Parts: sequence; C-alpha cells; structure tokens
Amino acid sequence: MRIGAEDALIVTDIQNDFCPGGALAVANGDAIVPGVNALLPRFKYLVYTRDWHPVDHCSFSDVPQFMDKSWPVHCVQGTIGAAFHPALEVPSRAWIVSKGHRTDKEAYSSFQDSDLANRLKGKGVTKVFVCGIATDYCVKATALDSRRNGLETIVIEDLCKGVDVPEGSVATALEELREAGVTICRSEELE
Ligand code: VGL
Ligand code: ZN
Repeated sequence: MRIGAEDALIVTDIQNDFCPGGALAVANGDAIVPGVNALLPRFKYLVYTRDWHPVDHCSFSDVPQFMDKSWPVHCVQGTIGAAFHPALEVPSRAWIVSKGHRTDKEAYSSFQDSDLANRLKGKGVTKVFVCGIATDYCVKATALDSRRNGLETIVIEDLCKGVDVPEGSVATALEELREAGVTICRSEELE
C-alpha cells in the first residue's frame, strides 16, 4: 500500500482518557503512539480528531454499560483527559477536528456535522489513511463515512486500538469495514 504525495492521515482520538489511566481507557491505547509519530512526516495532510464533550453529554452514565453506548464521563472539553496523549506529536500543519460537542447528540465519526469531507476534497485529497482509538467506535465510524464520501480509505490495523466490549467487536468492526470497501492494512505494508 503506497502513501501518495497528496494523501491524508486521520489520527483518531489519541487522547488521555482513551489511554491507560484515563476515564475510558482502552487497553494499550498508548502503545500505538510511537508508530503513529513515525508516520507523520510521510503525509502532506494530517487530521487530528478529538472527542470533545460538554460535561453533561448524553452518552455519560454513572453506570455505563459500554455495549449500549453509555460511557463513563470522558473527554470533557478543556480537561487533561481530553488532551492529546503527551507523547503524540502534533505538527503545526495538522487540522484539529472536534466532535461530540453537542449535549444531545453523539458523534463517533469526525465527518459527522463537520466540514472535513469538503476540506479534504477542496485540497484534492482522494485517499485517506485512518489510525487511532477506538477501532470499534470512532475509527470505524470515521472510516465508513470517509468511504461514503467517495474517498479511498485505508485503516492501518496495528495503529488502532479498540474497546472490544463485547469481545470480538474489533474483529467484527474490521469485517464491516472490509464489506464497505475500506482496505485494512498493517503499517509494515506501507511504502
Ligand atoms: C469513543 C466511545 C465514546 C471513541 C468516543 O473515540 O471511539 N468511544 N466516545
Ligand atoms: Zn465520547
């Protein structure tokens, strides 16, 4: 899988709350950071997405069930939990896309209610690579929407981490992505 000169990388939600010690920690969420950092210089366009909730976001619950998409309080706007992981490099050319900022609305995809598709198309981007957290939620939703927007879409499997509740959710998500025409690859296959 070749990275082209006009391709974009979407770095999804590599935020403290999704990493070990965070409010909605995904196992080994931080383990992908070195691999993501290593890829950054190879992309002209970088999109960093972040979950960016108000304190009273509709997905928050005191008894979160995960499977029903209720979650512990996480990624509250302006908190340390919502900040990008400290080891993640954020080059100044990166675009930041915030999502889930409306109290009454969930948003897993960074294309939802944003101008991301138009911005990418405006730059002539036709191919998008996606990495980050969580494979079975925001990565999946973002990659599906990318494909629906007519962009060639590649998920870099080993540079993603998932919630995987119930177990198998990550594998199912990757299968759904393949069926939707998204390519799944590994970072060592990138050239
Ligand atoms: C996410 C659960 C709740 C994600 C965000 O970034 O995948 N997952 N909010
Ligand atoms: Zn969230």
